[in-house]
Amino acid sequence: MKELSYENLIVEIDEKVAVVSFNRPKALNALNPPMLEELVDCLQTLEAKEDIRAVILTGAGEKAFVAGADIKAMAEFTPLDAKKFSGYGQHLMHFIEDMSKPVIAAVNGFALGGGTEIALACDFIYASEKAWFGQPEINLGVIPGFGGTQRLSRACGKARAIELCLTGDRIKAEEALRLGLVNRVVPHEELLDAAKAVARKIASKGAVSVRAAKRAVHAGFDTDLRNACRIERDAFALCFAAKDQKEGMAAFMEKREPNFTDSLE
Ligand code: DAK
Repeated sequence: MKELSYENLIVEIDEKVAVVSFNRPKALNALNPPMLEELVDCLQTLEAKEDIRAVILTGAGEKAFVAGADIKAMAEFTPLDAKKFSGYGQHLMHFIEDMSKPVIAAVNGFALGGGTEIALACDFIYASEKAWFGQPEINLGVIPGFGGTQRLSRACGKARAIELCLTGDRIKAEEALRLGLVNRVVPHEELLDAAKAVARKIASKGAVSVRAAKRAVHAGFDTDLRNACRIERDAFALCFAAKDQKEGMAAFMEKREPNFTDSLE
């Protein structure tokens, strides 16, 4: 398996959980093309590692998760550069949703523009009290380009999303919690521990059922209810192909904790 060493990312693996930190703190972790390419490569590598059961994305330094796409790099883009950047970005967002393991955003500061979009593409968001969210692209004469207009309205409703995209206003963590963008707000210094705790809890479940639940929610979300329930039915059935279903139900009947092995045999 290849080395997880990057110029713009720090990857730390501990107890089946990978913490990936955006690492351009002097530029508030602004997302430039090399960082984006590294992130795609990193997540593809982590997806292939069976011993990694959850991924946390966060920002290095004290101030930012990701303060958006790198405006200085974008200012020089040719249309072809923009197309390539957009292609990578959109691939990344879909890839996060398609990953078999949960990806949790631990938002430790500014998550603006592409930063909010990456956080929204994760399975859920924990935020520190110092986090800020927003889609300020309108102030640059553009609009969100990594799915922000779509995921934001699905997360907090159409009218709120339109207001945020058209004003470019930033909102604090508490407001993001109220709008339903964020699952939990915690004191700044407790953020990573809180994200690791929930990641480890998920990592202790059966991998087949974790994957099935994640897939059913994502695949069903943009589908009508009847077809979404068919997706759920197939995902539910698949769980019965795994040893963990036998183990989970036996453990309940034997009044003990389950010992999931993740085996398909
Ligand atoms: N890009 C490049 N550099 C940035 C940056 C950014 N997004 N954000 C901050 N920096 C840099 C600053 O330039 C500064 O660098 P130096 O000048 O010291 O060299 C350093 O980080 C520290 O920033 P500040 O001095 O400004 O720090 P403050 O605490 O005063 O302010 C701030 C923090 C986050 C409020 C402020 O930096 C800010 O407003 N930053 C810009 C936020 C923003 O507008 N973000 C949205 C970017 S647009 C696409 C798909 C997606 C996108 C585009 C295309 N396609 C499909 C093609 C996404 C677009 C975006 O995300």
